[in-house]
Amino acid sequence: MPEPRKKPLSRQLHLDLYYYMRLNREVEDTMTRLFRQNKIVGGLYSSLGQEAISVGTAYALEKRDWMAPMIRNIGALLVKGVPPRDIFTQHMAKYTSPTQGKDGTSHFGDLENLHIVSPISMLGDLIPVMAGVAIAGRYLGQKIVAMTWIGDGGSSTGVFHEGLNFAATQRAPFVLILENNLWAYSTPVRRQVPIENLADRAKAYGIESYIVDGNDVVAVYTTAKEAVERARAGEGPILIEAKTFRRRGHAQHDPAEYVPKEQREFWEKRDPITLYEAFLLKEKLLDAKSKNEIEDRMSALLEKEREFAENSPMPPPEFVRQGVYCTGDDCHKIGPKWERPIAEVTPPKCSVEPVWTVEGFGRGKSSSRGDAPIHFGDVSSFAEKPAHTASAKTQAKGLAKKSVKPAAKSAVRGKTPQKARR
Ligand SMILES: Cc1ncc(C[n+]2csc(CCOP(=O)(O)OP(=O)(O)O)c2C)c(N)n1
Ligand SMILES: [Mg+2]
Repeated sequence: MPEPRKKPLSRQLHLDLYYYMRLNREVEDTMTRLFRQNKIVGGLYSSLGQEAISVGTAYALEKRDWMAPMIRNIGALLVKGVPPRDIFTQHMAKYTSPTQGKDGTSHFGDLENLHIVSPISMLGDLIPVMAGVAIAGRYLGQKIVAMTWIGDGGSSTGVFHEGLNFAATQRAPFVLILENNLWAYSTPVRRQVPIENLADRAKAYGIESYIVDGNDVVAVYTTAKEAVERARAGEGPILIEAKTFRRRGHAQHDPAEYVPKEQREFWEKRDPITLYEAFLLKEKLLDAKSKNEIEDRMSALLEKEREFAENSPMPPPEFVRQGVYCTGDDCHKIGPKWERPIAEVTPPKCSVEPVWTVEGFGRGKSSSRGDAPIHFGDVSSFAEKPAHTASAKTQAKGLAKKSVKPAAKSAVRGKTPQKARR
């Protein structure tokens, strides 16, 4: 696994990371109080102790990039620019919320401005969705990166593997953050996965991965930044495993008594905000005055936003029938964009070659012994080696006739994208 490059970070960046982690925690603390006052509709999930992951990874994205947060990624929403009032009103099912009270928790997005795809409850399903977003961005020539998050439990779903494999074969500019917080509801990670590092799952798809201390925001940010840059440069998807711990139960209803006391104590000493604050003070990046200023700014903002949410109305009863089914133009403004000419979205203009070979693949008894094509239309590999069978020859001929241009081009240049990458 490559070591992330170390680049000096500015003081402002350090303070921003601090501000967003603090804001993340305060927003969730405010919602815990609202929950206890019975003002939250539905479940309430906590990212206590995992703030460095949401904040550090989302901070590595640019404005044009896309994200799909999960339930423990409120910090990512804040970094991307969602105001706390949207998070409060949404959890309170208010008419002023992004879904106007039709959905709860963090089930909302913003496709128009902030480029946020709404979470869906089915764990893992956002992976192929975001791989698709990444590919669509490439098709449109936008140079965007798409990011989503998944838990240790979610990384055992079938769609995690389907999605990552799809992203890998398409070399999508996609970064997947795997938050290994050691628990999936009441199941410890060691009882559901027989490997130590979940980052190893990347090997199955031939993609790069990193392992990072999820309680160290600087490490998370620098790793995510490097991954985002590499994905943007066309190196394909990257998986980051962030090791951490779920400090609360699965949701508010779960006291998590199944968690061993020693494990909890170990991680409580590693609180990401406490650790980072100590680092900032030691490095003289933060002092008592700027800390007070940050706290005052945060309290004023949250007071205003919470009041707005509490004073907002619930949706009117007749609204229940509206917006359930798409009614065409008055429902959504986003439509497909097919306007780019084909030459622009195929090699050599697009950043990815659709055809390559895998060394050794297909070798063995009764095979043709050379590298086998892994994509239909890979005439280059037929052309480079003696065709042992008539069918291979005929196939190669037939494909060449059908003008499979991209493959024919890589045959002329005599190198495949995989070889070029090495
Ligand atoms: C496909 C699917 N299976 C089961 C569930 C029910 N479920 C919701 S959260 C959860 C535990 C998830 O654990 P993990 O992925 O580790 O995330 P964490 O809660 O630790 O952040 C389960 C089983 C679901 N939402 N989707
Ligand atoms: Mg988990």
